[in-house]
Amino acid sequence: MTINMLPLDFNRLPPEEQSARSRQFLEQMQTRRTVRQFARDPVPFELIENAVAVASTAPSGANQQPWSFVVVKNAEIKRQIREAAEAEERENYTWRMPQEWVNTLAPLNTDWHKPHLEDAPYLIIVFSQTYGLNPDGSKRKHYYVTESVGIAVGMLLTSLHLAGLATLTHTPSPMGFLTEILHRPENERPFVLIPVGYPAPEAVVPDIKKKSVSDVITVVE
Ligand code: IYR
Repeated sequence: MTINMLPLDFNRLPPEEQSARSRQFLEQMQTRRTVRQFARDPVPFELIENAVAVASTAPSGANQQPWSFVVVKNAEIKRQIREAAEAEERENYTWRMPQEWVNTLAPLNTDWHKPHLEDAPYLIIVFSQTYGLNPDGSKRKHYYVTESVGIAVGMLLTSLHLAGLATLTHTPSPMGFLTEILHRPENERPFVLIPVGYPAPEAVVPDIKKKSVSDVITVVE
């Protein structure tokens, strides 16, 4: 199959506008925090839909777009997800996680209680498609699935933050219960579970810092 090539639609910006936009975006992103206490207030669905649309613009291996976004608003399904996640996390915190992991997590003050899974008005569960299905039912190999879905999730979190919403990047472990509760097909694996909403008025966040640019960048000239 050959694909038609089109001229690129690309608008070069004046340098001052480039720096202004880049600085403004940096300042906005520096205010993003992972939130673990959510208000029960509703969120306009349009914000969720737009964020999924943003994530869908992500680059992906061979443009295979190996992702699905399941948006849960239903209170009973959220309850089932909370119950299953807490059962797994209780095992994790009581014996499954090695001491080194427990020690690393200690400053974050997390435990097996996950009330945010019911408080947040939406849960977005991102699934990665380990392979694709052709119209005749045969399997199609997918490439760079983890990289592609990881990039899409980054864009999803960014979009939700810029829309004035709070998120938690949550990976209950193991996550197989999400496949069952949400009746997902054989080719999908749970990738991440993202509660979305407004922070609870009493929400607190750990006093932790990001590395500075000089700590993470190496310039090769
Ligand atoms: N999945 C557990 C533990 C946990 C692990 C990491 I790495 C974190 O950054 C935070 C939590 C939980 O959700 O509590």
